[in-house]
Amino acid sequence: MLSDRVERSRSSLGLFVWTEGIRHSMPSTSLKFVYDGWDGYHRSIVNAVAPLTAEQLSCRAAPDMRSVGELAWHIADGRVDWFRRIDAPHSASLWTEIEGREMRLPAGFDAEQLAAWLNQTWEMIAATLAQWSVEDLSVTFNHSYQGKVYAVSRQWTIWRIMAHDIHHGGQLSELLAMQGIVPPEFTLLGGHLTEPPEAKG
Ligand code: NI
Repeated sequence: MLSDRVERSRSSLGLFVWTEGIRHSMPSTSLKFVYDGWDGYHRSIVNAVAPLTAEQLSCRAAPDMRSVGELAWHIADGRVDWFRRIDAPHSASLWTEIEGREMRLPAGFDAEQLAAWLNQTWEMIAATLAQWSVEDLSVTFNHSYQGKVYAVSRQWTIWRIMAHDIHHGGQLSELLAMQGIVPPEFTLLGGHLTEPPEAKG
């Protein structure tokens, strides 16, 4: 078992964990630890879309389905739309930016804009994971949906958005493959870029 090989030592900060062969002390309940790997998935999306041309970004499977660019934009906007509900760091200013748009998508956006917006919204997620711990996940907000009011937790919301990144990321990967574009880290590795430490002995 890999976990048996991880040196564990209780301290005031929590467990020591191994990351990429380097021992760091990190609170075991930090969301940065719990959701480790999501950052790599985000990076693989950005690296996949950043070099695309306008024509490649406009590829879609059917007229009523999202294009490559629209999918990536939707991933970024979806992060803000749900993270603002849990009062995540930086989410309010990003939401103001979205509300200030005249159209759902900025007209004629390019890959550079898209990568920048993905990175901006990732910084919101990264700040949230860095600042919050497992104990913060049970906080709820009221959400009305189809005539009912739900007490939605931060845990539910963060999982929803992680799943949303991956769900639409898969669609994006397919649309790229249809065009003969196969970014190795995104399509072949599935965006899972975190390398586990080597087993000792
Ligand atoms: Ni969606």
